Amino acid sequence: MPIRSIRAVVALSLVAGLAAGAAGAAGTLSLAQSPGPRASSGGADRAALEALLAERPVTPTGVTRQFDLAVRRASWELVGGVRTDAVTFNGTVPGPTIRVTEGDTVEVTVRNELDEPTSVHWHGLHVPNAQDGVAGITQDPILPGSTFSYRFVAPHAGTFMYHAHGPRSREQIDRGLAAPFIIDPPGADPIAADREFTLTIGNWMAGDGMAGMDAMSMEYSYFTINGKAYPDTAPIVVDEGDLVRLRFVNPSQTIHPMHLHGMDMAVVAKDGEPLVEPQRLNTLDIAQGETYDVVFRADNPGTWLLHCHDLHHASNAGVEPGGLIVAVTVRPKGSPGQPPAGASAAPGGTPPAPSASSAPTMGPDMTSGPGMTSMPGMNP
Ligand SMILES: [Cu+2]
Repeated sequence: MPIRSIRAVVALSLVAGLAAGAAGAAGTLSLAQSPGPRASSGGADRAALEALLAERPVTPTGVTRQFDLAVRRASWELVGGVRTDAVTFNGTVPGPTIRVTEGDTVEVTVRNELDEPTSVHWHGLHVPNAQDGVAGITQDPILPGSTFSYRFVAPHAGTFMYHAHGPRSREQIDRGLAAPFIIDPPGADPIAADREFTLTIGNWMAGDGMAGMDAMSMEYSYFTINGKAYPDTAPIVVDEGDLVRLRFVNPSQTIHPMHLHGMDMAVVAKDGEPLVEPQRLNTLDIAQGETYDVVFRADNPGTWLLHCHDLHHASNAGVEPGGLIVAVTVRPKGSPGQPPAGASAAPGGTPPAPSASSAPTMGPDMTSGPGMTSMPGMNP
């Protein structure tokens, strides 16, 4: 499919049918004819669009999940020896992953420990208007020293995020005030990946002479995945044969074409929404505010790179290599810790794959039990 970005498919699947004389677009983007996950057929007449956009019924689980977030400043080490002033949820960058099941009631109490206002937006979630977290529009700003409690039902499974949306949101997000929000499906996850990692991207103005600079007035100098720049990014280590799911979350203010060496990826969801036709590719543009779920088959042993192909973003203060680079190690069959070859084919001999909710996730996580539970790093 001659596209660089799945975004184009999603956008044009609507546009192609809506715009009269859009034969050119439709002709060059064959996948633009793909129906949405709830549409019964291709095309974009009114009925198909309404089916595409219809809200799926969500069955309440009866479970209430409570989380406490403190918004506060912290010193954060981006890469060995380089520290910067961060604005954090609970002292970490990114903030803790909130992970619930579709239909759970979510209660989040946010305490503002900054000396400036803030608010928290649940990016991509269909919540009641008063819970959308836009200071000055849907609520009053959360003032310094005060708290605000959000409450909503987790509306649809997928990979989402939460981030600041107050009058200082641009700087607050650039300094780390964002985090993944993952909603698992009520039943078994159809992707059934063997391993799973969440990668949240950040851009930073940091280093000599950068303090206090307007983030939009010059280029960013450091780039992080889960709060760390290469070589301090946590490596991804999997076993040959694993189906590996990556959840990309981009609250940063720039586009990142993420490129995997040695193996192709299949894009299975954008902004939490499953794609009817997963797209196989090796480079995926991830724009501001987007999330993508991809899987790859770890069928090529060795240590490979997953990195941003805007190579300025693969440097630390201009020095390569750095920034958005993650080492991906595929351990060959038969290596220590691997079952002997053939064992996986024995009936009953294969340990069950971890469910999505129990699979390792990079970065701090709040996935189990009420309140905050830090999940240890990846690859236990
Ligand atoms: Cu980039």
